Amino acid sequence: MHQKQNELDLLPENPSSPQGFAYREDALSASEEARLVERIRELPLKEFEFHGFTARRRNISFGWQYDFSRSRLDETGDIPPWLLPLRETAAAFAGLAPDQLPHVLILEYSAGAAIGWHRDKHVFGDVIGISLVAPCRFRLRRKAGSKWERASLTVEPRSAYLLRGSSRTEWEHSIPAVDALRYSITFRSLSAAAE
Ligand SMILES: O=C(O)CCC(=O)C(=O)O
Repeated sequence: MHQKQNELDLLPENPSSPQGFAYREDALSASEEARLVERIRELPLKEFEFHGFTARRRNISFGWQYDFSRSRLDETGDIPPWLLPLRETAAAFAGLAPDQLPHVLILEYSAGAAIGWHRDKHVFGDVIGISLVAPCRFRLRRKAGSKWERASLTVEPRSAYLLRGSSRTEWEHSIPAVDALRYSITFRSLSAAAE
């Protein structure tokens, strides 16, 4: 695995790249992806609810779960054994030990589902996102005076990205409506704020 490390494909008008962002294609094999998808399809995914609003995404968390209605992190069920090899891959990509990633969020985007501009909650540290089944556009933006600096790339199935440093703390990210069903598996470390 880990054969290819791609540069961030910046939009032409943006000369700077989000510091701390990394991207790797082929972070896992097609057979690993197929096994993960089989497992995900057996999970009791729930519609994502945010302050009473239901998005067109379904999700499940393991290890820790962020409760948006109470703005707090709660312990939840253990990370299942079948996700542990992927956690090792994610940790190796980010230069971390696997147990530094005690939280995982699985998201299902049906065709047409998106995720709006946001930064992940400050209780989390590094973010490693693995994409399955279909590609999506992954966009980043940061306020620069009265304008936005922007960057984006196509995140391929079986790839991994890392948000760390200012790409994590200063830049927001979003995914526009996907064309086809996509899953993401996001591992996060906890920040000092959570400990
Ligand atoms: O699906 C993804 O890769 C992004 C997920 C995301 O931005 C989030 O869970 O906050």
